[in-house]
Amino acid sequence: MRKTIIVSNRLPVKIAEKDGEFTLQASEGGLATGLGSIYREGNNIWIGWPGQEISDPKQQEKVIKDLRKMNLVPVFLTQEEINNYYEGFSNETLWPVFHYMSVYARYDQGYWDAYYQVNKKFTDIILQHAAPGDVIWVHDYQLLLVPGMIRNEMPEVSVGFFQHIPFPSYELFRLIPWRAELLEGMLGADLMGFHTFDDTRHFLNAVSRILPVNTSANVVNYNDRATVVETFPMGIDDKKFSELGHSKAVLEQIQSLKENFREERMVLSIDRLDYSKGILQRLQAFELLLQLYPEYLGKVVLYMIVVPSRDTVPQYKELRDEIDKQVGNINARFRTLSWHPVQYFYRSFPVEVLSALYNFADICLVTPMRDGMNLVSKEYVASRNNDDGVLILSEMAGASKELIDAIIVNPNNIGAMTHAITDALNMPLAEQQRRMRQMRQMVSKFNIHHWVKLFMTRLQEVNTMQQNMLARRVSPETAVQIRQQYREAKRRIIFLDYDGTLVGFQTNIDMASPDPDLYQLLRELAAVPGNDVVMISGRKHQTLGEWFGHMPLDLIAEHGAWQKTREGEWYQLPGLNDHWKEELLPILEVTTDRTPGSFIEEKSFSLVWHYRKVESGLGELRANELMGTLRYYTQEKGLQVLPGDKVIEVKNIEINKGKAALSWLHHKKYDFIMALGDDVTDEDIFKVLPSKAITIKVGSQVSAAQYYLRSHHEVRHLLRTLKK
Ligand code: GDG
Repeated sequence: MRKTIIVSNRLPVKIAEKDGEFTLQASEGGLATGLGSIYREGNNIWIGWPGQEISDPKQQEKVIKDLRKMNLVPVFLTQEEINNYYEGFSNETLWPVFHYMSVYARYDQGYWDAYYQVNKKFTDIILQHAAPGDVIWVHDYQLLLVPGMIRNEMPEVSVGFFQHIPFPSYELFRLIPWRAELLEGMLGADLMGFHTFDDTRHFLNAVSRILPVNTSANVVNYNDRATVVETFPMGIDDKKFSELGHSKAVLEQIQSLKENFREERMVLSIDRLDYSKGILQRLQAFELLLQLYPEYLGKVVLYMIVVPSRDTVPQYKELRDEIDKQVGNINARFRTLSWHPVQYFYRSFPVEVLSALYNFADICLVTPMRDGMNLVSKEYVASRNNDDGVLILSEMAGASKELIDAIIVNPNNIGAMTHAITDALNMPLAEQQRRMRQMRQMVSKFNIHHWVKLFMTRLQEVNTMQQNMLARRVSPETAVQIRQQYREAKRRIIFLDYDGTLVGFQTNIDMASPDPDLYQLLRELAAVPGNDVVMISGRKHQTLGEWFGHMPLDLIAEHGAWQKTREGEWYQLPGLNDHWKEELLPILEVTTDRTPGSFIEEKSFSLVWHYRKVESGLGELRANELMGTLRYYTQEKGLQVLPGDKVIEVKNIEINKGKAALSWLHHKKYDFIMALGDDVTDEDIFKVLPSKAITIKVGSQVSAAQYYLRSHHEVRHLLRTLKK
């Protein structure tokens, strides 16, 4: 039976050691709750590190058995692997770069080697459990190479990937020495998910600049596979937080908070110890509040929980010391006998305590410098059953894209954060409720279950799309059928586009001249009795003539403006004019003068602006501008503007490869018609040919053609084997 495998660095389990014995307990994070509906079902499993070094094989065996009962499968890691793969590459290289703190990043070959090797270890265990047809959902930045590694071993399996932390701008990401390998690993996934559209945008930008990929909208084509990249803002288990507020344990906690904070209003702050969380800046803003607004002395408390994390790493230890210092300073400066302005806890609490604090706090202050999403902000909202309370939220947290009714602040602007706190303290109840209701609706609708469902449904859709594409690929069976039709036919015509179809894409357009192998292939094909081979290209007729004029081929150049039968001379399509070129040439020249690397190609009845050598991004921007301008000029002139692969071509509307191909079919009656092409202009041929014709698109899969082939190498192979 088809199963789903969840993979993450950590298993959703707490493991405790007592007298050399390990005991297990399910841990209830938001992700574990959301994915619970999946991994606990049937023969589905969750694969990950149990969170503790267990080296004794006997104990490993016992843990494997115990975990198995919970549908969990462990990946055991040695202390050295944890140091180098997890603490090292994941947390000292990827984490700082992905959170825009690249000065903290260490680029260490040993870390990378360990990261690669542990990703391989995860993959090996996944492969022991996976079967073709299964769905594998990999989570987060510790396992970026896993999708690619799975794909290499099991090409047909369905792989989804979700990244929980931000994906940085290309300018940051490019700093990583192993950037290409990381992206290649990620592109092994069929569906790639991020929390925000900005992360998605940054990822698409990075792949298109670093790897030789084709991207169209949110689909990346690499090594003949498509990866769909989408935004899935993660939600929480809102009901759990809403209901916790009514539980006896939490009501008791709330009561005790009420008794302890009779006069004071509470500003709540909860984070893991991390430099990305903006804890020091938050303390500064609170200190400024007490300094600028003495009326709040004795009236407001900052209740700050920092959950211990990574405090053996020097930067985290320094941060912890600095927090201790700042908290000490503020308290020493402002405290009274009965009032402590900052109540600081460096430890974690049971969720009931958290829930009571969410219920009790007047304000929740969530001001990370960067955060993939931030679940604390959503948990606060979900806990506010009375619709009151104010959320102050950093614009650098992914959650700020959804919780737009929070008071949104820039965490670098200390003054603005202080003002936000005073605004929150003075916000009328009606305004609090208006904002909170909007946010509660959002948190409730886009909850964790919605997120899981959305991702899984989309993954399924992507797989269906890929299977449809696969079905259109010229398979060995299809090739046999084509060969059979070819052999049974008496009169055959084969239309061949040139660039991208018979030869690869070249940065220098003059370098794509035919090679001896191609000449040989075309000569043999054309020599078969009953065969008409038609080269149909956008190239200048002079160029096609120079390359193929001496061959027994029919030639159609400049998209049909010039034509030549194998024995005949070149002739021009009648009734065409080129007066418009005088007017349009200056427009193209202005764009070319502003765009280093671009150039104009002039043909008899068309003008082409090439930008294949232009800086990535700038070329597309100018192409868009140019398209807009040209559309305006060409509307009345009977011209057509055609965007192609790094080109824009303006030509007479009457010229098109489809019409040219049709005119060839009038000469004779053919019982075998085949057309192969790779770009937009070839679509005109595919559309007009009779339905019995065999039409094959090269490179991309989106086309009116019946079939597709991956590259010009496959085209040559198919043509070579036709006669066999
Ligand atoms: C990543 C991304 C993204 C905190 N203190 C205690 C405690 N918590 C719980 C909270 C919340 C969770 O921890 C923290 O969630 P965050 O979203 O803030 O961050 P991370 O889990 O570090 O990590 C982040 C997230 O993935 C999801 O995609 O939002 O941006 O960095 O649920 O309630 N829980 C308990 N005691 C505590 O003292 N029981």
